[in-house]
Amino acid sequence: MFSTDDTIVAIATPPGRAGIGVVRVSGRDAAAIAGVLTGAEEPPRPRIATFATIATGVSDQVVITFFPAPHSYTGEHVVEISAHGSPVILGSLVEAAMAAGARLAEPGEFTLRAFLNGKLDLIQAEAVADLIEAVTPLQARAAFDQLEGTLTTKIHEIESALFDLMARLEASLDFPDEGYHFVQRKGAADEVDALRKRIAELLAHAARGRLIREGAQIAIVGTPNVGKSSLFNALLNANRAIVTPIPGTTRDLLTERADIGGVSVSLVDTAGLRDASDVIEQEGVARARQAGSVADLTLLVLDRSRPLDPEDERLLAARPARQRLVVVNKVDLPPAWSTDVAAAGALMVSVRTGHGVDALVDRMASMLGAGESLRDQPLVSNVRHADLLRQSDAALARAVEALTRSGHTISEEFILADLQDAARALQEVTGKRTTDDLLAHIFSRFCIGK
Ligand SMILES: Nc1nc2c(ncn2[C@@H]2O[C@H](COP(=O)(O)OP(=O)(O)O)[C@@H](O)[C@H]2O)c(=O)[nH]1
Ligand SMILES: [Mg+2]
Repeated sequence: MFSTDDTIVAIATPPGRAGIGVVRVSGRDAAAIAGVLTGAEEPPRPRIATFATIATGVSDQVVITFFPAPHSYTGEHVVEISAHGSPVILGSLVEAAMAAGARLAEPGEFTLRAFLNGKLDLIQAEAVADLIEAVTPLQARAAFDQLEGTLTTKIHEIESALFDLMARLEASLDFPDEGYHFVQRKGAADEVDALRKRIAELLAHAARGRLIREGAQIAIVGTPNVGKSSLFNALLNANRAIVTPIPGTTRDLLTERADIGGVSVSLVDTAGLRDASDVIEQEGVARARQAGSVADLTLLVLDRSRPLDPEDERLLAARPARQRLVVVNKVDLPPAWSTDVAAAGALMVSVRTGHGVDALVDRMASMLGAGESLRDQPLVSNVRHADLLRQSDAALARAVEALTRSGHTISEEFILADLQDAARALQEVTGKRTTDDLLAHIFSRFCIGK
């Protein structure tokens, strides 16, 4: 079990030099430790930024803010010391706090304490990590939504409707001879169905949520010399891949991060797919096929200025694992084939002139679900949440099945057991029910000071 008896300290700002740096102290002795550091007799005044001079270790002029429990991030007494952002000063402050009785915080321990003290639920604690790690504004917005509790609220609503139904079912069990039933089977089945519908609405956009949270992988594939590396560079706005008229120039996978409509994308340029003769190129081709098979979106590039060869035809005919977009390149040159041949929805571009590239980016963004607004439904973006919602739904489905079975009726006890399973899964999402292992796993993602 995690202990919250002691007082913890850590640098809360990133490593390196900066205008200011913040050391955070949380726990019972936070104010007393601040007193030792500054030599002040009086405890710091609550929630008022107070100028002070550090009296132990390396001297500095600092601003101290004291947040008494429970009105703080962790729910405990918290002192934040804003010093000049020098690693020497911040390190010395941490050592002085430790000499005064604090312990160095573990990764994520401030947020863990906030969770254990009921300041945040598990969804919100995970959102803190997502928010810190966000690299696009869309990711940050999705994380902030969860931090605000939009998903939490929806799950609580479902959970409380479920508990209400369970209470009535239990009453029917406890008072079987009262001459009436608290719930009719048909009515109960309808209620459970309605709950399933609410879960389905949450899960409807889970795939998109996952792409936003975790980022997407986009692979650029095609035969040699169609312009894959040129397109890769154009999408990155950088000259990252080597482009030459010599087929087989790209032999390994090149991966770079890009922002496509707010989705953090890892863009992969691959070797041209063909029967390669030398081993290096063969390995490149194998890696290219592999990248194409796991990508969330595959861009299949064709060259319109030369006739399609059998390998192009084969790639066109292949069923991609996930989404695919056909990009017909080099439309600045005279066409060698009619573009009707390409799949419907193919986009015409010339990477050389830039024609069609913006439209391509827009199409990619909408295929990744980046365009739509985030506001109508909270987004389930975390795989852990989606899995538990699916488990909850499966238990509800069993309950409906039992409630509506004709012939011999299934006892309320079994139905209740299914509903309890469903409730348990919901409680695991928010962390009402949790294990130390799960908490350790979730909070180990954080860095120290968070
Ligand atoms: N005319 C024309 N040439 C292009 C276009 N895109 C790429 N190329 C040329 O096609 C050749 C192969 O390009 P590259 O990006 O290396 O193709 P890859 O082998 O598929 O990666 C290079 O000489 C490029 O300059 C385009 O839109 N129009
Ligand atoms: Mg290339």
